[in-house]
Amino acid sequence: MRYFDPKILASEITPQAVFENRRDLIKVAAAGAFGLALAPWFSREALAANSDKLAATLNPAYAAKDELTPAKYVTSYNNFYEFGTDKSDPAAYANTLQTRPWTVSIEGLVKKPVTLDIDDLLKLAPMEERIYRMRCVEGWSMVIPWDGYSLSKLISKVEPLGSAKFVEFISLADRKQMPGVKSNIIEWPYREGLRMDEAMNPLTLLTFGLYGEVLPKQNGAPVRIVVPWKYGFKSAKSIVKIRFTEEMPKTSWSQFDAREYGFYSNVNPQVDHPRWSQASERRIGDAKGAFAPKIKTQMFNGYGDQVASMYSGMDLKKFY
Ligand SMILES: Nc1nc2c(c(=O)[nH]1)N[C@H]1C(S)=C(S)[C@@H](COP(=O)(O)O)O[C@H]1N2
Ligand SMILES: [Mo]
Repeated sequence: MRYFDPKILASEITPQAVFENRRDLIKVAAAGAFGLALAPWFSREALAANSDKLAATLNPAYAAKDELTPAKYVTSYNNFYEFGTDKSDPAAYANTLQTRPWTVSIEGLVKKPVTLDIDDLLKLAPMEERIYRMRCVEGWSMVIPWDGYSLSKLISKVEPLGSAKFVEFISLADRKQMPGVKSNIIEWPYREGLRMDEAMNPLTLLTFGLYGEVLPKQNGAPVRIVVPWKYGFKSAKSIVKIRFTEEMPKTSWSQFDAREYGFYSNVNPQVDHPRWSQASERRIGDAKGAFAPKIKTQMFNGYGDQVASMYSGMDLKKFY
């Protein structure tokens, strides 16, 4: 089956809201009115002028009604420590990342381990656009149209064994391409993990694009995970390995400080991080900037209907 038709322009398949938003963005850029008030990262180009379109169909069942975060912010205010720890570092330095050739090896407790070329992985299932709220543990959030398909579609193909209880995601760590890997802030490669039911939850998105275009490198090209009911760090970028395990995998952030970063890390306004309150958040890109009122953080980032049952009976203060 063919999922891509280069003749279909993104303009035909991208939801209207996304387009309205893009137009507004262009207007803002053209006006250039608040040049001085803008953060330095605002002025960068949003998506590369020659970036490739990804044909994706909006899935209305997964389209948050929240106002979208303009692409400029999504692509210039990032956490991607492989390229430095400043929010502006990934957009400035990720251009050295080589996204082809790229393979993802799927290994561990599965019947059919396989190493897939990224271009085959792209075609494994129809590409959907999902509008997800994303919240970083640092207290900021965005609303992003992501393009991909449910990770469960890939998982079913490799047939996990009954003993597989967790899934580990491992990012590329190449000093030649990633200047941040020379520093020892966290243990490389970046690793994250999910429990099997979390990985199989239809919300968990294997992600190849945003705003109808292939992922910008700073957002984790060519493939990343997006887990919208958990803090941003659970959504590992630029993945090269997916491993099925019996034991709960060690993650880079829990190794950094287990008290600050638990394995579950569900968005939870009632459980504060030792350094940042989780009760409220600031939407990046709000026209009011630093004066924008903070909004209340929702339990499971507002995805409770779809995920709460996975944690029934679990003490979420203990399993943070
Ligand atoms: N490999 C890798 N993945 C990563 C990170 C990282 O530093 N390295 N940062 C995480 C954090 S803390 C957040 S908030 C999100 C940010 O994703 P975005 O820049 O696309 O918004 O990516 C997550 N995935
Ligand atoms: Mo984050």
